[in-house]
Amino acid sequence: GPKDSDDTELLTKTRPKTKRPPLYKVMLLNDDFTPMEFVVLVLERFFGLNHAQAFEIMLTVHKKGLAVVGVFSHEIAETKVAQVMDFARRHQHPLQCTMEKEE
Ligand code: NFA
Repeated sequence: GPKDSDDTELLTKTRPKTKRPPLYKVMLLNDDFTPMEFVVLVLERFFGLNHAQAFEIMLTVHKKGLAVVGVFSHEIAETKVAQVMDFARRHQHPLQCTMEKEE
């Protein structure tokens, strides 16, 4: 109404906080040594992609330098990064996986 500035302000101030937790982008980075087929395997195994989707994202990383491979809660993103980094290390590949808070 014409005189509702006060109660609008009051409602804003008393609204319960229901802020959603932030989401995190998980990214793969290109390098010159990790075999393409290993990256495809990583995307299938840890990100639930089918072979065609995995191949497509691998090629995007290869050509552009990096790509977002999924968006998750902080805990799930940390787990994905740790799983990928451990798998790459065990196979002696330099593949890098990182996470970044979404805007
Ligand atoms: N650039 C790597 C190669 O040519 C392939 C690769 C793709 C590595 C995506 C890391 C990430 N063997």
